[in-house]
Amino acid sequence: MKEKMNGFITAVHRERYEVRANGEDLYARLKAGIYYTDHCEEEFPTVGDNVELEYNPLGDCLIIKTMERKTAFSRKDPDVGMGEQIVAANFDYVFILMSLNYDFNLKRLERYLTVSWQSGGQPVIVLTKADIAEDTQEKLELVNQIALGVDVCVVSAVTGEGMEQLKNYLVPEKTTVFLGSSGVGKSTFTNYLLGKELMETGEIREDDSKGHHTTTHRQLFVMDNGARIIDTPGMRELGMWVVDDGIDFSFTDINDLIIQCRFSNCTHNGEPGCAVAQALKEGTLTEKRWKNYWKIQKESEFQAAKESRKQAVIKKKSNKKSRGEW
Ligand SMILES: Nc1nc2c(ncn2[C@@H]2O[C@H](COP(=O)(O)OP(=O)(O)OP(=O)(O)O)[C@@H](O)[C@H]2O)c(=O)[nH]1
Ligand SMILES: [Mg+2]
Ligand SMILES: [Zn+2]
Repeated sequence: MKEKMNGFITAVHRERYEVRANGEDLYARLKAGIYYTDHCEEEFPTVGDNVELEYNPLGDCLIIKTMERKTAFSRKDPDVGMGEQIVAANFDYVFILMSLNYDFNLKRLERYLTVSWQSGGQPVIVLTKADIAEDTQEKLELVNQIALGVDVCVVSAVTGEGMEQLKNYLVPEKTTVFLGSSGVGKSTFTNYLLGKELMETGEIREDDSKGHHTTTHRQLFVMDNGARIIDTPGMRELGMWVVDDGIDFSFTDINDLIIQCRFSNCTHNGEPGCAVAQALKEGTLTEKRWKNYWKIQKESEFQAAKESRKQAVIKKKSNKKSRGEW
């Protein structure tokens, strides 16, 4: 007797999916007649996706439908020529982990923020390793300057400092995805929240602070209270996708200036009377931040143009491609 049920994807292997359904962990495959066809309309599921299952107690569990995503985090597919790869879906919050130690880098943080806003999820900045950090207060101020309207938490998985503040997000039915460079402590944090050593963690070389890319796949866990968390591998390079929407949020101060600018066709390139030029002169906007804005803006325009050309050609193909590990 075949039975239909709903579940969500907790891990993706080459052809096997780990699914949680009715509080149980199952393995499932994609139903061939639905996903592996020339006219397949279904998106290949990814971690966090809600799916419909056909459950046969005597045989396999088959995925027959990928539900519509409310949020998604994508990156360029590492296989040349392929389009977008969805790396996580349906999360509510994006915890951007950055170590207060060597990893601290505001430019990178701005990129993570941009990508987070673009995903549709709500970013929260989590500054890790407070127990071994110096200049925490100074760094916190720098972060607050670029993270307008974003909650910033300082935590330590060693002392437990700051964990209380994050409980507002880690609530039943809500999903949080962890992003951040290798070695910032995503898996340590995951284990701390689960109260179990479920993810392997790696020592980092203290001389150059490089992590070893300990985690190699994405994994969704359900905490005892029902909150869902997704641990991810460190992203060696953050492939920028179309980020137009994202930029409006992480650079709200600059967008305000651009709106204020009294010349509608201003290039904000030093024209007298330009609101941006004025802010730069007064020092309310730093030269560095303005350059960053442009760099990201240019990069995203470039990516968008490149991708839209590519997408037009491979749209069909990329939708059908089986997803590998990330
Ligand atoms: N002192 C201190 N060390 C920490 C803390 N959190 C993590 N670490 C250490 O940082 C190192 C890297 O931690 P991981 O949790 O493996 O880092 P990760 O972000 O999962 O790294 P990848 O899986 O490679 O992406 C380990 O040696 C941890 O023990 C912390 O709050 N304080
Ligand atoms: Mg890890
Ligand atoms: Zn202007």
